[in-house]
Amino acid sequence: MADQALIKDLEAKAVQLRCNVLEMIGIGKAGHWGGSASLAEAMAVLYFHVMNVDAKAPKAPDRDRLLLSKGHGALIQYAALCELGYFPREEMQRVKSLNGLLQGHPDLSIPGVEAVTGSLGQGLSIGVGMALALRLDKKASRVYVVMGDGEQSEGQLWEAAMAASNFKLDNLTAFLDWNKIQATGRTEDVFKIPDLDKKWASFGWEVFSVDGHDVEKLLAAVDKAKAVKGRPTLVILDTVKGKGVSFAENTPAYHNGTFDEARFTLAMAELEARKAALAAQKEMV
Ligand SMILES: Cc1ncc(C[n+]2csc(CCOP(=O)(O)OP(=O)(O)O)c2C)c(N)n1
Repeated sequence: MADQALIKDLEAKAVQLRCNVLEMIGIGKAGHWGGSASLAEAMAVLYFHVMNVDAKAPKAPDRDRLLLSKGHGALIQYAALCELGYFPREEMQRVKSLNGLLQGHPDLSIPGVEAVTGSLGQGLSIGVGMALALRLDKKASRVYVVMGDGEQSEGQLWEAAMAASNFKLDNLTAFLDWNKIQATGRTEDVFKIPDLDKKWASFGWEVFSVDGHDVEKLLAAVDKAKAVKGRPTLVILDTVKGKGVSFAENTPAYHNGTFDEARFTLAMAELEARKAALAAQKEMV
């Protein structure tokens, strides 16, 4: 069983990442809250515990790589990279502004970003290439690719899925943020893809599902994925779009929504209350 203090720390990090995302969206500006918030725990676990990354050496050859294939969720990646010290906190204030470092989708000019993403469906192909190259170079580094459920309708993903199993890429773990909502509505209504788990398994992947907001289970899932030999692993994250802000949860309008002043204040208050509750719980550990 994972250390309870570690779990509490990672839960608190996830809330801090959500606060950072909300800060970047700000008041009266559109921003991808929904698909960023659904990934907060997974990002906290990967960036703050699992991955071998160092903000002081962003290009270290032995680093692990994380590619956000659902690039519109960039704010959650920026939130994590900022906490890790890849760039100064002031950059968060200039997000999506002309000449700012942090634009609407991940870009290679941003320290810590491994691939340009945002055109959905491409991240896994890039990850397959990286995983192959790392294996050729005899590196122990791992590649993590994060996809969306709406993104599953992109054909290129399935070419990459076949290639990954053909090449037995056990240094590659993909995550599917199964938050069940895409840009304009429920994924099931927009583009139904039944039995995603069976589809991925039939493409030669090890597949398992996990509550994407349960840090302890996420830690175990990543360990399980690392132990799989001879094929890539897909971890389906069962998540809530917009998680952490009650009125934005499961609400397509917050895919790329706007917070007016009252809603911004309410959202930040909910996140701060959660932070305080977690700090109190940590005292008890
Ligand atoms: C190739 C391509 N087509 C369309 C879009 C526009 N688009 C941006 S986000 C989005 C929905 C993505 O849904 P999902 O993968 O479920 O992401 P999440 O709900 O987790 O944010 C779409 C269609 C895009 N970025 N790329």
